[in-house]
Amino acid sequence: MGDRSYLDWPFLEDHHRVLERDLRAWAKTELAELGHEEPRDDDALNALSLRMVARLAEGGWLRYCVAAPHGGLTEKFDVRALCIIRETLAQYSGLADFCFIMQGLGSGAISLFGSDELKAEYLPGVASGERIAAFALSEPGSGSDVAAMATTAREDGDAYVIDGEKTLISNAGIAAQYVVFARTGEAPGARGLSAFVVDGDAPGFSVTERFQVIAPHPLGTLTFDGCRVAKSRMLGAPGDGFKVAMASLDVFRSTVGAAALGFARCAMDQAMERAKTRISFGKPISEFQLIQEKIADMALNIDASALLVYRSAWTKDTIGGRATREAAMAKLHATEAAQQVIDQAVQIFGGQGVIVGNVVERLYREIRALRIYEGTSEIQKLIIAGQALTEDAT
Ligand code: COS
Repeated sequence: MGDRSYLDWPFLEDHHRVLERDLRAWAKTELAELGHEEPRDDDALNALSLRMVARLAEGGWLRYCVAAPHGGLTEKFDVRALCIIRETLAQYSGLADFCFIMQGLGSGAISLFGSDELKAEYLPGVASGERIAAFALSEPGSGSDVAAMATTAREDGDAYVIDGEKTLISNAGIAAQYVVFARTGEAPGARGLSAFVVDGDAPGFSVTERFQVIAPHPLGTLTFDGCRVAKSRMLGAPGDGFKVAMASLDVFRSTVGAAALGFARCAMDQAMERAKTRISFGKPISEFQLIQEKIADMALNIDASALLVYRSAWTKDTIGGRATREAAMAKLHATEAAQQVIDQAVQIFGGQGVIVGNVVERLYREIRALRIYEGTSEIQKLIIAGQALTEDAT
């Protein structure tokens, strides 16, 4: 196993170190059999995802995904714990990491903005793995530009009626509940959106498309056709939807960086083993300076990512506020750097690295989506630049 000195950094507390140790021991045994299956068939993938969520629940890890006292361990999200868990799970199974964090992202807006009734109704089942959660923000015509969303929610008596389409939604089809964003029209653009909790069996709601992706996980399109949702299912106030979405992403974006870090560490471990044992020109390739240059770049990228990820999580946990800039930096750097680290690992493996079934080949596919979801690298740059320019003007 590679460098673990980051665990001694002052960003973390002792309970985080205990969490990492316990989770690693658990993952070694409990994910050994489920961890690397990659079914291409939708039903098999759904079934595997449900088994994975159940296993994570048995381990007690999903309790980090929701607020106390509704099944969670802490009243506020422990972002460092979420990062430790993603970083560790990602080293054993991309699907485990995905299933874990979707319970958090899919219900995070309820923990952050839900009424006590909504929290009591929806969160315990997420923590116990009985209810799968999903986050429905993106649309065919609105990905990065959230404020351009076209799905509408029209007030009608004691309910809102939702019409429109959400796409590229993780857990589509297996989720029991969806946090859905729609235009309620209090104002143009970002100020006219609201957030709702919609049940997976609500009349007028259906999953109309499924996608196959390079690293398989459940993903699809949702259609809302006159879908009535009681007003009591709104998260926050009418018009708060953009804020609800961004505040959720402020918590979960740095965890995307943490998952990338886990993938990168796994690739580094694989590459070290390969470099030390592969003989070329009469000696292990680790003795060649061109390989050593790659190793140095990989190690540096991993440490820089870890510093940004845990700085961001620490800022959110201890200083509070949005920490949007820190999260953007962590996600941007860790995901881009992990892509490079994994690419270098494939290069060190040579032809073996592109054979299906090789760990680095799987990682090469796993990492790609992280540079896109929860805000592309380009959006993170806009956020970082925007904040720098604002600060400069004050
Ligand atoms: N928390 C709370 N409020 C926030 C916020 C945050 N993190 N970020 C912005 N806001 C508020 C702003 O303060 C502003 O409020 P006022 O109108 O009252 O001033 C409002 O929201 C609009 O903000 P802004 O003008 O910055 O919004 P933009 O439309 O320019 O969009 C980006 C900002 C591009 C950063 C945003 O749309 C984004 O993050 N897009 C990526 C979305 C994404 O991650 N999609 C993936 C789906 S999840 S897999």
